Amino acid sequence: MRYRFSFDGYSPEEEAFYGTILTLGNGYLGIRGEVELEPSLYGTTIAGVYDYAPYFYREIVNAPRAVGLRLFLNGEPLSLSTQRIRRYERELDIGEAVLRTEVEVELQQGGTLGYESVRIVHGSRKEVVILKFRVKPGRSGTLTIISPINTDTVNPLYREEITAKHYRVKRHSSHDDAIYTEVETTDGRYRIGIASSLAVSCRHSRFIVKNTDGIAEVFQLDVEEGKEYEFIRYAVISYTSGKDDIEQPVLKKLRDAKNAGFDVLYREHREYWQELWSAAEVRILGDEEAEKGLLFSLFHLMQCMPVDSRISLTARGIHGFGYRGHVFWDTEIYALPFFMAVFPEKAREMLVYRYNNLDAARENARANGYRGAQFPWESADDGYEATPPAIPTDMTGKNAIRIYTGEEEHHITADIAYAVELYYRFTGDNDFMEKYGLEIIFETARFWASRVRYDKDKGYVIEKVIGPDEYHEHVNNSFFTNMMARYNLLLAARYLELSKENEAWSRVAEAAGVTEEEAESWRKIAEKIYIPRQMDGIWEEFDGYFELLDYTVDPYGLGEERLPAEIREHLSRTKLVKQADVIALQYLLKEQFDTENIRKNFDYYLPRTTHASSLSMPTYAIIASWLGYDDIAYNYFMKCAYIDLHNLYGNTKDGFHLATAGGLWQILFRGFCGVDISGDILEIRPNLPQGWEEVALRFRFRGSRIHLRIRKDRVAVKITGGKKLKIRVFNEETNLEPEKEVILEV
Ligand code: IFM
Repeated sequence: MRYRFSFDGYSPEEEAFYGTILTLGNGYLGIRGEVELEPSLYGTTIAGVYDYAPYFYREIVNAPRAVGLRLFLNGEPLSLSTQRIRRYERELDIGEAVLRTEVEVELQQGGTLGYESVRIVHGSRKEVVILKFRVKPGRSGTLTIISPINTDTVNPLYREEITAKHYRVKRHSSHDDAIYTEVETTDGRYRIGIASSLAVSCRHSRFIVKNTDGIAEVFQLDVEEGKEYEFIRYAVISYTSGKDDIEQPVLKKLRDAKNAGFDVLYREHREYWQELWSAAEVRILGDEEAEKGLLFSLFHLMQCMPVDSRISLTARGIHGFGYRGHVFWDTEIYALPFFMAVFPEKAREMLVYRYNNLDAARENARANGYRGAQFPWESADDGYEATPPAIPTDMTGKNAIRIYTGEEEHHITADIAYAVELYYRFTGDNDFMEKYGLEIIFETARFWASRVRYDKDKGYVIEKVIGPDEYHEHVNNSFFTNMMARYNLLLAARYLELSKENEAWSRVAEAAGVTEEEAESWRKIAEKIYIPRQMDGIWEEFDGYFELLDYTVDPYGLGEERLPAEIREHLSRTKLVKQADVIALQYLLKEQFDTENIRKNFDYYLPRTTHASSLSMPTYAIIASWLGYDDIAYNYFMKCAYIDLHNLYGNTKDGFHLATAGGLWQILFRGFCGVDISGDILEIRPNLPQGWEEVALRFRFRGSRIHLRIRKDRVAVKITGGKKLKIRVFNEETNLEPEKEVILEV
């Protein structure tokens, strides 16, 4: 595979940054990239395993660590923080999803100690982790290896000094060939079983140590200077929310992995990743930097691909604890389109996760005085609102920042309905619509019908909300929110209409109790929903926005740090916008606006947007590309592609920015390649950046596999699988026959 990412030089301060960008995962497990030879706070994240947490309601658990190692030569530890390091190199191979480490230190007793490892979080055996390592003693003597399951991992909280431990140890057990630890989350909802075994082929002695920090297999062997010694550590990490015994199944999986051996496991893992990359094939000829950043982002996105619908994609992935492992609108609006087009069955799982939590969303609506289903702004494993109402700012907990998003950022409910519709239009998955999608659409529309208030002058208004621009709280009639609510209401009314022609759908509508009168009321509300005024073609972001203090920023800059204190401290009084808001809406509902209107709004809002949220640039970049603002589009594409590799927001240590990764793919797909669905037809209207010779990519559309090769003035399309397909390229319609490439020129 094309890309390997190499890093050298050890620095304890930077370990947490590398921890994120060198994370390995398979959608089920996430193991951060901190080097195994040093102690670490970070253990394992298991998608879907949460625990009750003060402030955050529930947060993803930092489970025990099963990759740590300690090495000693003649009693002297290999220690990166105290010994002179001759070599420290790490390489992430994103083609094979393998992390390699090479270390050589100078021993105080004289001579050197060399270490090389290959770390794998197995692609298809979701619970298996493997660490193969080699030790090269530069001196003869006794080598001691400690291979522990560390139970001293804790969740970092809102301040570095404060951590939370989310599990208690139930038991440690030792076996002839393995050690085992079982822990239980503090709320008792989950038990996690971890088994580990180090395979040592040369003569050695082995004993077991248990203490408050965990359990370890300890090995001692005589080694000779200049020789190499190889070891393989196998670990299995599994969880249950039931009462079942997990120790025996976990030990069995460990033994199965060990019996298969490293070569077989590695081959299976490589095959798994070859398949993923073949489905997600993207090439950018003529811009290696762009391609590299894109593939790096897609790699991390694919590592988070959920294994089932118990949990969806979280804001920072299985990579870290930022946003406590919660699911936001980031998933449906930013990340899901990539999955929908490349791994549609995974996009379906993500939406089924929302469906599974429909009852919680109904309760949420009821608790807030509404009807239907109101999805939480932040969601964890049980679908209840998980946004912290406040985050303390000091150690006493007396001073806190009040967070209103959980109470007011209601647009997420319409965003989910939007994603259901997008997924359906793109995949044609009738089974999904019948079993899950329709009910989500009806229930979310019901929420909006109860959320609006009739105002005799304005019509239906939606008061006290936060739009995507979180600088402005408690606003009335957010353009984004009201437009999305209207969309949601009309969508539901349209589906009731369509149900009349579809028996299965009409059964769903009937079971949900949706009547023609109700649909008529949705249409009426939609028709009279108040949309904020326009001035000179510019949509007001919310009532009163135009009266705020005007302030503009350099569109090529990022974040709030560049603002003078008097502005930074009073953002809500200014017209500054945190992230694409009106522009995000114009992206999502682009068919409702003409190009000139989009251009006016873009020109107005761009210099007023700080991009303090990483979700902002993708939307602006897509629209910039449509409008022919090629410099901005390309600049944002590159920033998104390197957001974590270059730590652009300074918070990469908290996890990977998955919405940006999904947004990056959308810049390519929707922006530069200009792929869209118009009516029922797939449209392609590319605008490649300067210097890009060709983009080649694959995706799936309604059962067909589409291979695209796009040049500035030429598009080559081929479909495999599926039936004939009509598409429109550069305004010209053409019929594609399976297996026959069609080339269209401007
Ligand atoms: O969902 C986003 C939000 O739009 C801006 N703040 C961060 C959240 C999680 O990424």
